[in-house]
Amino acid sequence: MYPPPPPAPHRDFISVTLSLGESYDNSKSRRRRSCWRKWKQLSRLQRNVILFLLAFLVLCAFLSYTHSSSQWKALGGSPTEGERLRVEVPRPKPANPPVLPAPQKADTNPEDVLTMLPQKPQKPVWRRPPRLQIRAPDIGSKDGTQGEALRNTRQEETPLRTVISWRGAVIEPEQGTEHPSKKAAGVPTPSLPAARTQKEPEFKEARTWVSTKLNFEKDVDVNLFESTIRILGGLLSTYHLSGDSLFLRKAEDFGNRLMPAFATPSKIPYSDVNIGTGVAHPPRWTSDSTVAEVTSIQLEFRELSRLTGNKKFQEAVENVTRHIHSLSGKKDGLVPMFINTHSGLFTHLGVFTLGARADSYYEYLLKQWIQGGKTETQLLEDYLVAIEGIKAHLLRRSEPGKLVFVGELAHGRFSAKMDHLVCFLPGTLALGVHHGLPTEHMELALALMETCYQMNHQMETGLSPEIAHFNTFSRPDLKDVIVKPADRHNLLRPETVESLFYLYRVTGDRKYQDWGWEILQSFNKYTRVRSGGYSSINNVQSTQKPEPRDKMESFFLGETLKYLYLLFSDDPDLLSLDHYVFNTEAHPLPIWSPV
Ligand code: DMJ
Repeated sequence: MYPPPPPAPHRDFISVTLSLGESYDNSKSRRRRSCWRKWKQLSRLQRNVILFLLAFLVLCAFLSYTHSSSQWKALGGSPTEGERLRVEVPRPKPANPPVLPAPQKADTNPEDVLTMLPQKPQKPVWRRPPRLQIRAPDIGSKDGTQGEALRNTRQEETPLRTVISWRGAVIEPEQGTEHPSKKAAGVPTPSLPAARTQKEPEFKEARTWVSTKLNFEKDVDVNLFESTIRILGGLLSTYHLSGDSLFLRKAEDFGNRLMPAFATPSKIPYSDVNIGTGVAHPPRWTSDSTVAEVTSIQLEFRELSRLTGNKKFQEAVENVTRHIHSLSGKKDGLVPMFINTHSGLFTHLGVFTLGARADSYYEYLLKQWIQGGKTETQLLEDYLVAIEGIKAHLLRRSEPGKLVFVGELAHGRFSAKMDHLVCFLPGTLALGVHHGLPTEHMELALALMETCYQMNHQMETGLSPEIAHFNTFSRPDLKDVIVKPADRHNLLRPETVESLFYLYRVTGDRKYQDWGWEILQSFNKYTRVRSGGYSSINNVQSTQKPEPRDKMESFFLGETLKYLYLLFSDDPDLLSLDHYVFNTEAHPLPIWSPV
């Protein structure tokens, strides 16, 4: 609708009365004649001045009319075409705009889910698991202890750069904390000030213990990988979440004590090192190290270099990465399980698994690429090639349920055996998709997630065995998942719930929360110890005699319960995947900003 036309110009003239002493005649015709006569009697100048004043008054009247008319329309009238654009384009945002796709039904076609990516979950409507809305502490605490941490949040803003495009996936470097190669201007400090964390009584108690009791000056052998992912990773993560430099000092001390492990002829580290004497050595029976072990310490050592400014940690582990990148003996990106510390060559060639001894090699390719701000393309390429290798050589479907599983290859022979450890893979694939990798990866992630859930669900206790075998024959007497007596224990491992966490974060599909809730119920029912804690069990197929082992691995608290907690939270900013990358023991480390 357009504004009404302006009023027609006023055609009346101003009457200037000049009394000539005539008798009064107030008739209309006389008045008209008299006005016209008087107008004629005026000089040209007088007439022009009067006309100018009239025109000016008409213009003022017109402008004032159009202004009040548009104000009225803004209040209630219909907008003009131009006004519609101005009013409607920046629509007012709802207080909590939904950023996640609508929840999917359990039987949703995975390909439909793919079309929704990369959206994030909506607020919950209904679900059984508890709703957690606890956020990581806010930046900007007034607590004086946070000054150091706050400084770190005010780093120079680097413009984002697109660094790689792979199969149409445009991959942007993440904004994060400082890249190690920018290091020089002092030690970076935590990205997440955490005054609240520091005030928690549990934190205070733990801090006191670390400060007074955690002493690494001990004549004791530790496994390089296990202690890196647990102790070094845990200290670095705590430093970031608390802003307390005690944890960084401890991390640096511990990192220094691990360094002798790299003093080998090949620079491929030994499996063990004595943190008191500094003597490193391989296991007694071999000079080999495990491939997953030497390739899954990089996130932690790189971060230690970034924080301390001492490049030796990063150089040591990146030597290993480069060496393995160019080593022969791989099969389409798949790596053998062992590497010799003297020769630097793979050993036990021809055996390929995504399970024990190789698993986290694949996980850390992706996670280092993410940690480094998506700039280290060699890591990405190795990861992408490996996923293609998995698809080409290790994937099969079971019968009768057609579950997609990842088997093993030994000298060309396929084995339908899948460790529960392999269940990290759906989560890792989903994490990659979240960071821009091909959506085909998500199809595989969804299918494998279903399989891992079934590995739990089909057991009498609802808990997965350590190793599952899959039936690939069409025989009515056989189920999809077969468990051998030696493999039917459960060590409270995290991999299934770890992947459920990633799948939920990336798809927003509540069935993943429900599956996690089901598994938590099973842990409570069959592994919980009345007097406190949880225990590994010997038999996931017996509800009557699961046989607790009286042993709770530290990863149950460090990973399994943490991932369940995160799975049940509907806050995607709680340890956001855009700002943190979890090490293989579930300790969050910051993503660096691009160089
Ligand atoms: C954890 O210690 C790590 O995730 C490691 O990479 C292998 N798996 C165990 C827990 O199962």
